[in-house]
Amino acid sequence: MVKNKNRIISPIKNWRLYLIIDPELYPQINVFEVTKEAIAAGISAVQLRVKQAPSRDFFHLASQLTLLLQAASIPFIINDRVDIALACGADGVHLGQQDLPLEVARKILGPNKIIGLSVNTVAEAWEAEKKGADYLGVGPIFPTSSKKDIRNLLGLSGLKKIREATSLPLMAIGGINLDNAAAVLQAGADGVAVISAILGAANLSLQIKKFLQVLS
Ligand code: TZP
Ligand code: MG
Repeated sequence: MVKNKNRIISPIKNWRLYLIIDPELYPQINVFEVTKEAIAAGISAVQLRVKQAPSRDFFHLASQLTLLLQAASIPFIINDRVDIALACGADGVHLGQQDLPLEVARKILGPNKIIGLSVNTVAEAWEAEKKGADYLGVGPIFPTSSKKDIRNLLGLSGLKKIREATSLPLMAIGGINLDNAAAVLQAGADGVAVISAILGAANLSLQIKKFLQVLS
């Protein structure tokens, strides 16, 4: 499925490794260098997550990353903010359960943008599918220090239950690293979404390549 008419990007089911760049959690990184390295190393999709910065800063950063990622045909998703996703020309938005309702986001973004939704229960997965989500972020699977308001840890068994409940593409998230990534795919995820195990790595490019190897 190619959602954005103007671009050819990989189907969401093929997003094996989805990097979430959070410059507030990792202030030491250079977001542009990280994005370029991730593209060169073969990342499947990128999300920009900015929780505190002024909207204008988020918008400028998102616009610059859109250019880099569009040129590489890598899907680019904005966390939480439908307005920023639309304004910068990203491929879509990733919403949490407390963000704008999916049907409202869809009305604003139209049918050709990707909308992902975070889910933690089978009921939320059903609801998301009914309302037209394009993929689900399923988590947290394992403990993580990258998110404050953490919900019930799903583990691999919780992920399996959500896999059985929906045919939507599932991106597992939360504490995913090189040691558990293969098991997460085995449990039914289509791909893994990662912050710390990539942004915290000494050699980002090597780390992405290692992930892609264990996910292949
Ligand atoms: N949503 C559920 S867990 C999580 C988010 C954003 C944090 C994932 O970060 P990490 O560092 O890969 O565990
Ligand atoms: Mg959110």
